[in-house]
Amino acid sequence: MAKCILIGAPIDAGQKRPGCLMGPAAYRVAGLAREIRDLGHGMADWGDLALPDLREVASANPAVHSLPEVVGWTEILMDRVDDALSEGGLPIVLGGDHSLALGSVAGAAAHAERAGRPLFLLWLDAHSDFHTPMTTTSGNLHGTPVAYIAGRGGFDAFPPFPAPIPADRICLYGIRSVDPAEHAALLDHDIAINDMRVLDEHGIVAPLRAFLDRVRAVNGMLHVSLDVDFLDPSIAPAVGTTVPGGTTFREAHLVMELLHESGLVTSLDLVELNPFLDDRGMTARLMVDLVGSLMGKKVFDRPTRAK
Ligand code: NNH
Ligand code: MN
Ligand code: MN
Ligand code: MN
Repeated sequence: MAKCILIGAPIDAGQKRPGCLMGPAAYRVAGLAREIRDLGHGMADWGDLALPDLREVASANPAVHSLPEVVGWTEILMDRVDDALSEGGLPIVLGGDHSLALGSVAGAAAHAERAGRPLFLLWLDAHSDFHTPMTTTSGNLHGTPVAYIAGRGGFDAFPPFPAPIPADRICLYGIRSVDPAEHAALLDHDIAINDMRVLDEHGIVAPLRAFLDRVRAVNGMLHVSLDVDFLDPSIAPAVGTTVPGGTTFREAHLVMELLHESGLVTSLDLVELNPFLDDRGMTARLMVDLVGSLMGKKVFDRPTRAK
């Protein structure tokens, strides 16, 4: 049984549409803690983090906005996620927009480095989030965490990433919206790109199993970053950047069920939920249900696949 630690990150600064800062409250209202406890896991809620005092940091790209805020969140999240892992917990970061992953994955990387274990990243998202602060045209830093994590340049205002994750330990899953600058950079990196075309052709299971097998083979740690827009907008409307053609209800649950069976997940982000855009809480509820599947909820117990 896991010891789950909820860490609220009410951060809106990584994009321009207000509302994501209500995400942690919506997850609590939708019953996330109860869902986890009812499955028999330990559960602690560390409450919502507060933004520390801001330092002045400059950006060479005038499009970038809210840089001091995003740097502040990165520093505090890095520290708290590292703390949660050091206590033997499974941190679940409640966003907040996806810029929070700059800090959460940095915290996981700092911990993994001290533990002497390789860290892997599963990015469940419609977007590749592979901009640097220099290449983004929207100026929205929620589009940059994968680049920071992979050790790309242009993040001078941020703490140095503790131990950049080699490209071949990063898996993008479900993507269907990639900007030209990201596209060009991705071609230069050995990142597993499972866009929706790949998932349509090979199914949702096989590419994920192949990645999980690689994590298991080296006793890796696995950080999972779940962006609401991984899901099709018809079942998950509460997100500012909907992209049609996302995963279905069952595909998403199956991903979570396979992750549970693998026993490999060591930290998790839930990002981009904008409760202001929701339809009677359906997206918040679906996200809570998906965490339930990730933590072992199932209809019948079946022998897990031979390891
Ligand atoms: N690539 C776009 C940008 O950088 C969109 C990123 N939006 C996201 N990412 N929601 O997951 O602005
Ligand atoms: Mn600390
Ligand atoms: Mn994202
Ligand atoms: Mn996205």
